Amino acid sequence: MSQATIDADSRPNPLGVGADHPDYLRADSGLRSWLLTKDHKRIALMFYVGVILFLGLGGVFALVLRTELLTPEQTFIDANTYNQMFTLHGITMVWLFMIPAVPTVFGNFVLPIMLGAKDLAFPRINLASFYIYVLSAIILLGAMLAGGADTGWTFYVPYSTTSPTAVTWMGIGIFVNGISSIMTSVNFIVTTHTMRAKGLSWHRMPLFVWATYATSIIILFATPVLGMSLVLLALDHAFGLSLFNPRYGGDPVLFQHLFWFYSHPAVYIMILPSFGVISEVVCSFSHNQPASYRAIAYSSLGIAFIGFFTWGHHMFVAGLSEFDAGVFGALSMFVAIFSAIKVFTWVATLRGGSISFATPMLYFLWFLFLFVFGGMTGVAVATQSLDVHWHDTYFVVAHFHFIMVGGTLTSFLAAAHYWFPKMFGRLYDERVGLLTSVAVFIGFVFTFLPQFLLGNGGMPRRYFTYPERYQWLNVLSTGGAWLLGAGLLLALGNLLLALKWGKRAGPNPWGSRSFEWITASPPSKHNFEETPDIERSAYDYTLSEEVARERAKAR
Ligand code: HEM
Ligand SMILES: [Cu+2]
Repeated sequence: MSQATIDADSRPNPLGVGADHPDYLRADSGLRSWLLTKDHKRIALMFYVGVILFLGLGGVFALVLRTELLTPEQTFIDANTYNQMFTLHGITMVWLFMIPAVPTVFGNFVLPIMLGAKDLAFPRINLASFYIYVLSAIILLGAMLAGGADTGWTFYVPYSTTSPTAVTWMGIGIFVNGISSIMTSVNFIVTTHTMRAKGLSWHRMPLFVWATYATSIIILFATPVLGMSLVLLALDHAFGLSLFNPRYGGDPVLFQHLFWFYSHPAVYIMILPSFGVISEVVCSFSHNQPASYRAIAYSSLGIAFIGFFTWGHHMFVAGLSEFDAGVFGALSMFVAIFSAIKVFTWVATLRGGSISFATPMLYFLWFLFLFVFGGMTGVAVATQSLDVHWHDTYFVVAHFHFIMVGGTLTSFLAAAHYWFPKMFGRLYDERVGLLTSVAVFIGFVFTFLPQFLLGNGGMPRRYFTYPERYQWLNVLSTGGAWLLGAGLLLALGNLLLALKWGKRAGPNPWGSRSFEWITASPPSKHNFEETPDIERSAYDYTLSEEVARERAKAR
């Protein structure tokens, strides 16, 4: 295939650019060709296997917790095991699944293709990032076997400096994990700056690239702070350095500042890539340009920036002055404003579009509902007078699960279905996809909606027994968790079956205008034979005659 010009009216090769070459899955064979690959697409798939395994492991920990909470009194695990389980659940989900999931899998796979590039700027660093992720996983799993941790994922001092568990190794594992994140984000930033195809100006880029870019900036500035804090904590724990232990003159509140200076931005590390997925899904399935491209693109940068100035909202009861608490509360509201800009823009994008309904679109609807619900409760807990009552109760647990599971996990699933035909060249079963999506949603709502009521009713988080009056809500929550787990397994099964038995997908089964749909499905090893010229935006639906005709018919 010679020079590909991607303009409004090009009708590329019906099989997609590069279809006459073997695809990336078949281009080389043998285990070595995978383990030493520098192809961003293969590295993405290796990350895919990793993050799914850890989603499963984190899920098992969660089900142990929920099953223990089925009844008010202790049943099958003791208090110490319970403390271990919620800590390991949090650590696994946050660092081994949620943070890497969307960027390392879908960012790695589609970002270079979206930019018309053959690979990321630093393919070797990309591969190294994968192995460092694996190393961090090995250290964390080793630490789990060698004593685990019972401090909660937040590692609050002074307890964590004296806990008899493997806190030092957990800290080291998360430190190493951060190196992998930073390497991937540097790669994304440099690739976005330097490897865009000819004609692909910043304002023509797909919105997923903007979101990934903004996330990479947060990772670059926030992750070193976490790394440093955990090294200091490890030194405290291993050698009694006493930086944070007040008994020897250390400052425990300092640790909270350091931890949340990273961990608040980290929540945007988890959600921003998902915003990118959602923007792609909304535009592709409503066959419409975003109601405001710039609003979506710039609000990602806005969130990335303002997210660095809100960490104090986690510390309203840690002795902040009222003035500080007010300022942190007010700054937190800006995040909600930027998020609302996105939500309104996505909804407005549906208007006038020609909407087709497929599994990713259904996940978008769940996302919309759950993220707005979670975001609004975020505004509520960022209000000091309310948070004093809700802090450390199930209300907070429900808030962040609404956003992290309801937002990030649903968009991870949307992405898994949306880009499935591109990644593997096959279609999944749409009916099963829709059904499992409904199961995931219902399971989710049953799991976490009751937790708002529990928290508001005074049930504290991180306890393994509770007074009887909380039981019926806990039963709902545990039942929901099992359904959610089943829904996820079925969704995974549907995709796995489609790998072998799915119908063959053309280059662009959804009728999207974004650039990754121009190459063959699956793409050839180098994505494009030559760097393409891009002469339109990624959402140029207005000029597509087909869509115009279809819409005229619909009206
Ligand atoms: C609309 C924007 C948001 C606001 C204003 C907000 C506000 C807050 C506040 C004030 C807390 C602390 C509550 C407490 O501990 O008493 C909190 C906790 C939390 N939020 Fe949010 N949030 C927002 C969005 C998000 C997002 C997007 C995520 C994740 C993707 C998230 C994840 C978390 C987590 C993990 C915690 C709990 C940390 C812990 O104590 O274990 N939040 N949020
Ligand atoms: Cu926060």
